This record gives sequence, structure tokens and C-alpha cells, in this order.
Amino acid sequence: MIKLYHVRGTRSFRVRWLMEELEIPYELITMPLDEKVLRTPEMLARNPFGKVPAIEDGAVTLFESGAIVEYLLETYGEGRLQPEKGSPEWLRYLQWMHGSETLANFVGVVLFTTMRIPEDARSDLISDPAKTRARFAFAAAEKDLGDRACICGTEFTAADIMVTWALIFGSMFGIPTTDECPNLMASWDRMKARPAYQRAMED
Ligand SMILES: N[C@@H](CCC(=O)N[C@@H](CS)C(=O)NCC(=O)O)C(=O)O
Repeated sequence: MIKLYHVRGTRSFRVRWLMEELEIPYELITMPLDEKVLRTPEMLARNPFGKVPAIEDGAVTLFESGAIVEYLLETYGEGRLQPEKGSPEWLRYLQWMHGSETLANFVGVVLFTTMRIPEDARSDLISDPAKTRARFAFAAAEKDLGDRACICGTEFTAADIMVTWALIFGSMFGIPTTDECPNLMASWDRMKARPAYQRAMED
């Protein structure tokens, strides 16, 4: 059975949500967000960055949420949750599979500058530009989503999973607001209604 190395509230949610959507059985190994736990030799052998997610699937060990999502779709997806290759939706799919990490990384800088650097080094002078960049990135996604039901068009795909987690991450810092990104926030509400999303949120 696939083992997912997981920290609640992190990018490993993407992998868990996908496995719930595809109904792939998995074993969840939940860990604290603690460098001492994530950077043991055993964990570094699974993910040399000392981060989650990582999976083990028989002889396969893999890290990076996007790579794991693509691997699971290739191996177990049977064509589900991906647009037809070569279609216009597929181009959007490729863009947002990867663009979702641009969104998440801007939020990561906000996290780093507001919570990770020593308290006496924190300042709005440092974190405000990071927040502005993150808002700018989400505004670009908002514009690109427009009135589409899903990021690639009408069909739910794994790219929605990737993008939605960036929204979850941003929401920890109030970025973006519903006023700034009404379409993105409405799409997140639609995602929350999916049973697989709800199962992946469980403890
Ligand atoms: N691009 C990587 C980013 C992985 C990442 O930053 N994971 C975070 C949680 S969302 C983590 O494990 N952080 C622990 C740390 O930095 O100590 C991916 O998509 O998997």
C-alpha cells in the first residue's frame, strides 16, 4: 500500500486529496511540522529537502507534490482528472499544475518573513512586499480563471487540487480576500463540497 508522509495543513494534502479522488488505498504517516522530525536520515532519504510530501509505493520513493500527483495519475489515474493531451484544456492544465507552486511559493515567503525568521528580525518592511507579491500572483490566477467552473475549464482536474492548496495556504495569512479574488474563492467553495476533499481533511 502507498505510504504518504504527511503533515496536516501542508502540501501533502494535495496528494491525500488526489488519492481520495482516485480511491487509491493509502497509509497516512502523519508527522509534526518539526525540522527534527522531517530531517532525520530516514526522512531525508525520502525527501532530501527535509519536507513533505513524500510517498513510498513499493520500490518507488518520490517527493515534490506536483511530481507525486503526476506519478499517481500516470500509474493509477486511468485517464481520470486530466484533460485530453493536446487539447486547449491540457495546456491550461500544464500551466496550473506548475503555476500553483508559483502561488504557493509566494505565500511561503510570507510565511517565512512573518513566522520563521527570528522575532526581532520581523518587520512590515520585510513582510509587506512579500504579501504584495503574493496578492499580485493570486490576482493573476483570478483573472485567468475568470468565470470558468474549474481552472482548466468545465471539468475538475488535478490542477484544481494543486491550485486549491495554494488558496488554503494563502488563507492562513488572509491572502487573497474574497473581494480581491471572488472567482477563486468561489471555486474553493466548490472544492470544499467534494466528498474526497472532505475525507482528505479528516484527521
Ligand atoms: N515544492 C515542494 C514544497 C514542499 C514544502 O515546502 N513542504 C513544506 C510543507 S507545505 C514543508 O515540508 N516544510 C517543512 C519545513 O520547511 O521545515 C512540494 O510541492 O512538495
